Parts: sequence; C-alpha cells; structure tokens
Amino acid sequence: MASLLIQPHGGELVDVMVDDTVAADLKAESRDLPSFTLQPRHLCDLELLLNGGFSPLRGFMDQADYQRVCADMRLADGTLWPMPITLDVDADTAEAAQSAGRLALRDVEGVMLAVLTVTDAYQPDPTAEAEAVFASTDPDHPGVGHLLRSTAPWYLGGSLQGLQLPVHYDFTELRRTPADLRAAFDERGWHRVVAFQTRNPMHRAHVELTRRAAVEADANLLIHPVVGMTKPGDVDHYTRGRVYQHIIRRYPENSAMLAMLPLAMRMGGPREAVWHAIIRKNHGVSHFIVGRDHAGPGSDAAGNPFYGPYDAQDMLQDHTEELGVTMVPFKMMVYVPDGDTYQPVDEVDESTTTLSISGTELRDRLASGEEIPEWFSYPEVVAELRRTHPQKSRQGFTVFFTGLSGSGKSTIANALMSMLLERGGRPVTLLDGDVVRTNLSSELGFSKEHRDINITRIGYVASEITKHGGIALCAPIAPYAEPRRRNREAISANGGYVLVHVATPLEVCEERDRKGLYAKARAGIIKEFTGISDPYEVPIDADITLPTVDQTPDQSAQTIIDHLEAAGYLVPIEAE
Ligand code: PPS
Repeated sequence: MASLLIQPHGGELVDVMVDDTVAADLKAESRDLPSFTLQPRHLCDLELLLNGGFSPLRGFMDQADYQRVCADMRLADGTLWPMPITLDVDADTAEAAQSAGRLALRDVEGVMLAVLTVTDAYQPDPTAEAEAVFASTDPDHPGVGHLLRSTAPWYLGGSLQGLQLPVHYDFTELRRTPADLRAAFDERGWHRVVAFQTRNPMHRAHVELTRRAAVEADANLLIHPVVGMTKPGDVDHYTRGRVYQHIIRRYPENSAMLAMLPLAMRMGGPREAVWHAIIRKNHGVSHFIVGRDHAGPGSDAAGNPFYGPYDAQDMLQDHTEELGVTMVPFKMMVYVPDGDTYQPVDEVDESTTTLSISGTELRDRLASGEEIPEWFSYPEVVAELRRTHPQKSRQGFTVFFTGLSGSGKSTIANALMSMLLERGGRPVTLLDGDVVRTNLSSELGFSKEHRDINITRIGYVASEITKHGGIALCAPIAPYAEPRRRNREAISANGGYVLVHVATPLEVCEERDRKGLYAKARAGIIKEFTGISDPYEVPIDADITLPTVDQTPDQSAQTIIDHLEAAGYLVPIEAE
C-alpha cells in the first residue's frame, strides 16, 4: 500500500530524450514509420512530456492510466495525477500506428520531435471524460468544448523517445525547462521558492499578492505564466510576455524570477490546480500560490460558476502531503484607498472603502479608451495593453450577413459598403457569396461539407482582415449554425463581429426570383437548393435581424450603422 501512496514528483525528473546516435537511427527508421502532425494542444503536452515538466509521465496515457485518472485522479500505479494527457488521432492514424507499433510525431513544418512506441489504441467516451474530469458536459466550458468538438476519436498510448523540443523563436531566454529552473535556483541559493501561476496580464494587485505570499512562505518568487494555450479570448502571450517583463522589475532585486510555461490549460478548476502544483514541483518550487477560482473558466451561459471560488484550494489542501508542495492560499486582493494599500478581502473590515476593477471592466475601459487608474496598474503595463487593445473605434470588425438566396444580402452589403467608405477611416472588403465562389471556392459545390468549407474560408479571410484593423463584409447564404458559430468565435478574438440575419421569407425570395434559380430548383434542375431542397438553419444568435420586406436597402444598412455606433466600432458622425 505504501508504494501506492507517495511517488514524489519533485524528486527525479523523467528524461525521455535520446542521444544523438539514437536520434540519427530514429530519423533513418522514420522513413518507414507512419507520421502524425501534432496540433497546438499536442505540442504543448509533448513539450512538457519531453522536458520532464509532466514527470513521472513518460508518454501519452494508455487506457489503464487514462481510466484511473478520470475515475480517481491517479495513474494505474496509484500516483496522484489529475489530468488525462492523451494523444487523440483519426482512425487511419490509429490503425497505421498500431500496425507499425510506432508513430513519428512531427510539428507543422514536418520536423520529427519524438517517436511514440504505441502500446495502446482506444476510443474514449468524450462526454463521460468531460463529466469525470470537469464535472460538466456544458460545451461552454473550454475544456469540455475541446473534448466534445475538437477531439479526434482514437487515443494512442505509449512511451516517448524525444529527439528535440518544440522550437520557439519568441522569449527564448524565458522558456526554462524544469532542469534549467532547478539549476538557476541552486545557483542563486534559493532553497524555498513560491510559484505564481497566471494566464492574465499582471497588475498592482498581483504584485502585492505575490510579495505577501513570498514573505508568508519565507521564500523567493517564481512568476510562472502559462504561454501555451489558455482560455479563448485571453490576452495573447506576446503582449503578456512584455507585461511580465515590466512587472518583474517591480520586485526587489534578486527576489523574483520570471519563466514561461508552455502548458495547454484545460480550465479544469480544482483538478487543474493539483496538476499545476505537480508541474511546479517538477520545476523545483517548494510552494505554490492558489487564489480565487484557480484555473476556473468562470460562469456558464446562465451565470452559474462552473466551480466554487475556493474549491481549488480545498482540493489542494486534501492532497497537500502527497504533493510535497505547500499551498499558499490567497483570497481576492482589494485596494484600500485610505492608506494606498492592497489587502486580502477577508482582512478588511466591512466599513472600510475598497476598490477593484474586474477583468471585464478593464477590457471595457481599454475598448472605450477610458482612463485606467494608477492604483490599479502601472503606466508601462497599461501602455503595453493599449498597444494591442486599441479602443473599439480603431479596431477592425466583420459584418457577417446570412440569409436565403435572393433575400437581399448583397444589396444591403453593397449599400453598407458605400456608406462606410463615405465615412472613411478603415479599408472595407466585401466578400459576397458569388464573388467568393468565383475567387476562393470555385471548386466547391453545395453539399453540406462544401458549404462548410466555403464558410470557413470566408471566416478565415474575414478574421485576418479584422485582425489587421479593416472591415470585412461577408454575404454568403451560410445556412448552417455550426460554421457560423466557429467564425464568430475566431473573428471576435480579433475585433468586432456582428451577425446580421437577412430574414426575408422564402415566399418573398421565391416570388422575386431575380436569378431564376428558384424556378430551376422547383423543377429539380438545380439540386440542393437552400430553402427548397436543402435546409436553412435560422440563426438564434443574430445580433441584428432585418425584416427586409418593409425596409429599403439603405434603411437596413442604416440599422447596421446604428448598431455599430452603439457598440463603439463607429464614431457617430456628429461626434467626430
Ligand atoms: S453557401 O451555402 O453559403 O456556401 O452558399 P453561397 O456561397 O452564398 O452561394 C450561394 C449562391 O450560389 C448560387 N447557388 C445556390 N445557392 C444555394 N443553393 C444552391 N444549390 C445553389 N446553386 C447555386 C446562388 O446564386 C447563391 O447566391 P445568392 O446571392 O445567395 O442568391
């Protein structure tokens, strides 16, 4: 029983990297091996498997480890490990890997990073996994959403032979492996180190919290932000990296160190907190700060939090001895103007005035250009955030029209384009259905699969235009909800997104029949015609629904302009 209990994580680091001779042999053999191109999530996991950050794991989980991790947060041998680390692949790859017994794992450039000796191929039940690991099956939870929407049907388990770590060209000095960090701590004589995990830019409250934690733990400080994958919509890691470089200068000299962690977060709340602690232990720290709603995804669509604010602290407390890393729990920090200090909320009595700015309010202030006070953040941090988060009137946006053929999408989009160009300020690109089909999608037909590819392509182009500060007007039929949802998700990450449903009824479109297509569709000459012999999924998430029957195109375009002004993407003309 004793051997089941304690498998120390901070002790030995697993080393699965091979030497140059073996690497050369593996490269030669790889010509006969099936290959798999790793997705971003896989690459993050692989990096921590190869550099020992996931010790004691030596590869992707086989079914026995996976099942026990899901059921009771332990590997098959009893070692505490709360998060499945799996390699999901399509059926063809699973079959090829099983018959070859090995699989070459490559990055997008085709560079072979590792070879997986495949011991196991199994099909997970994503819903059951979501329920077990995240205590939720709601796809709005990013971890659950990834499982239900983006996970391939087969998991491959087995041990790894590492040839090289994934390549990074950014912040190379700050990407420090567990061995690097342990050596750096030794060199500085840091015996007690408290780590701070974050996926957000840091402000004054964070600096105050971490300073207090370091004093409480009588330890030096490691600022250890996640730069792999975080919650969709988070501030990008380049901006955050520059922010952390400013922040680290705010600590007393030689008291704190900054390093970046290439982790793909799952936003798994309590389980994830335990996982984070294990990973930090592997990186050589003795203490770990766990704050409010650690690694939580926030609330669901109904406003109910996925996890309780201090569930993660409770879970860590339950495993503290076994982990061998000491939790430093923290309540939310609030600003006390009287005295110009920050204090944990539970240490401030009720009569004291306190101030705080939530993440949402900060985003709103950046978007509107409103002042961000010095009690909240440092000028150099605010300047960095403003560089990548210009106010909305300077951001790009996409207006995505959807509606039946002949509903008036193109006419309204053209009217809107002229009105926007008259105002000036940003370049405007119209991606009309017919134009796209000529220039981007000429090989595609009208099957569901082809329509989805078409809409995804339009979304990709619109997202790039939006990212670069322009205006994209898209006017395809876009009859299916799922690709529309994906586009909204991708484009909103880069700027504004407005879905306009041009809700002209089928009878009216058919009556107009400007191109004579409805008549041909009724006669069966054109197949798969939207509204006649093919479905149209009416959007339930439209930002604007246009009843074009009673409106002229310029009235419809004006409705959209009004919406964009109200949302802050356009400055009302009289105010300019
Ligand atoms: S989709 O579903 O969004 O990919 O369609 P889209 O790219 O907008 O293309 C629609 C235009 O193609 C013509 N057309 C058809 N539409 C629907 N169903 C079928 N089977 C079809 N075949 C040809 C039609 O002219 C559409 O243009 P609009 O401007 O919408 O009338």
